[in-house]
Amino acid sequence: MGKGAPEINEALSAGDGRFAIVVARWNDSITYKLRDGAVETLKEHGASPDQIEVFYVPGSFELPMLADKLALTGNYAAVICLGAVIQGDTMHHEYINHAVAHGIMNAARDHGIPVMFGVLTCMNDKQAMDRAGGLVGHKGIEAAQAALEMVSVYRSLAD
Ligand code: RBF
Repeated sequence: MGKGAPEINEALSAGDGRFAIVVARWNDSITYKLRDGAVETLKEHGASPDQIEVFYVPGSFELPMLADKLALTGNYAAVICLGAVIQGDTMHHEYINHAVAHGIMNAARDHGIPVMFGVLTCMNDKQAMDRAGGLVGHKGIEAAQAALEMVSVYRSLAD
């Protein structure tokens, strides 16, 4: 078994569903890379530009708030949340990370669509860069792949 996310089926298709991507502007040098990877991945799997909508929030703490609103509309097959929480001198990261993880899960459960956790929870900038298309992969791409996989599974249940 490999490290990180498993390979996904290359045939996985975006279908005709719409995807919302919510991007936290805090640490935007990282999160915009996550966004670009996610958008590219959805397109590679057949999503047209009008099937992809990108929204912005101030920081990661606000990701679940908007994800919940978007999921509530019923307009999206999945919502992908992207952020980068980087540890500082205080404990803010712990509060933000836990709140975001719970909030994202609640939005998914409350509205019955996949809401993806594409949030880096890093100790420093280098760790975040490494995970935004650097040495340790690309969490934006992985979040989009996970969304595609989940949409496909949900679709199979509806058939
Ligand atoms: N938001 C992030 O997305 N990443 C961070 O690393 C981050 N660090 C923060 C550090 C402190 C001390 C505070 C108060 C906020 C931070 N935020 C961060 C912003 C947070 O997610 C949210 O946007 C604001 O707290 C406003 O609700």
